[in-house]
Amino acid sequence: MTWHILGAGSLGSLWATRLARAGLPVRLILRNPQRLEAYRRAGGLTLVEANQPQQYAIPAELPQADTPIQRLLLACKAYDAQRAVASVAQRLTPGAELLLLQNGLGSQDEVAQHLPKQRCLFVSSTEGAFRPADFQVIFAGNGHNWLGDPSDPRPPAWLDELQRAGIAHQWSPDILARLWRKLALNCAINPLTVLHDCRNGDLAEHPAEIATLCAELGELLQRCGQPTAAENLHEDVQRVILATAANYSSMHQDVAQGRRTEVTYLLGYACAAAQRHQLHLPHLQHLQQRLLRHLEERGLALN
Ligand code: NAD
Ligand code: KPL
Repeated sequence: MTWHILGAGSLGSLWATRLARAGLPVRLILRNPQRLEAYRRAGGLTLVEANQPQQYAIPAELPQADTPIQRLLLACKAYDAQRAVASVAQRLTPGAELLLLQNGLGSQDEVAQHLPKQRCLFVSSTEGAFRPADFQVIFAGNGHNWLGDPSDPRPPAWLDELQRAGIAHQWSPDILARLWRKLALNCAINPLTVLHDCRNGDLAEHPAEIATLCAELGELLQRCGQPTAAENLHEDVQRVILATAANYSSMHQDVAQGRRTEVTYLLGYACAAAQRHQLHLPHLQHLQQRLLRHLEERGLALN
């Protein structure tokens, strides 16, 4: 069965090239005729792994092509997810499977609620990739992908295709716990790196601020029915700060490069959940206010 890939950015290209390299059928869906023409001129997608570039001439098409889609990897930013899926919605067969590869929470439900006849799998990824140029991707860091379906714990039959493609993965019967945990880590680390304009490791100089945020995030996870995601959160945040000390967080990179952030699906989602549960989390809410002011001052539009 063909892997359709919508969102030929960093992660979409990383998946597309590895699947194609394994001999699996892949088709890219590009946004408009200009992108399609630029892709044809480039001659394919280039994956750079261990400094070795390799180009793959993966076929590409427009969203309005008329072939049906049975399997779709959606690999765009959370704020683009719903609009991107809408552009191919009429091509999705009943029972089609979508892999939603977005950071944070909220966008997956926005997509899934419009697709009652399809199966939406949620993916949480710790792989690292970036684009030095259009249609080129550098595999920056080995990581892992967890896949799961909050409404059906049975794994799909095609996971072995990921194995064949060398895409490190695991089926997760509790994918929401994983996404919540990653969201909590991102909420404790990313906004502070933006506000202090620092690398992850420099947050070790703000232990009290981190501890308070972790305590509030733990309370939120408990209240949202995610006790597993709350376990040892503070220790894990400290571990990630040390393990990624030299890195700039993804949100810091977005802000530094003047790109829109996924804040609505990270800290925004956490604060909205707290409000829904009438949970008063003053430090988290104050963090959100400071971050939103900071983004506004830099003209980085909110969603
Ligand atoms: P990206 O910006 O590199 O790629 C997204 C692509 O989607 C872009 O090429 C964009 O043009 C395309 N797109 C958006 N709307 C579209 C539409 N309507 N039609 C067609 N194409 C459309 O993003 P990314 O870095 O690959 O990130 C994808 C998700 O994965 C994000 O939620 C991100 O937080 C998460 N993530 C990324 C990494 C990483 O290392 N890059 C790691 C872990 C998680
Ligand atoms: O996922 C991250 C990010 O930068 O988005 C880490 C490294 C965990 C920091 O929150």
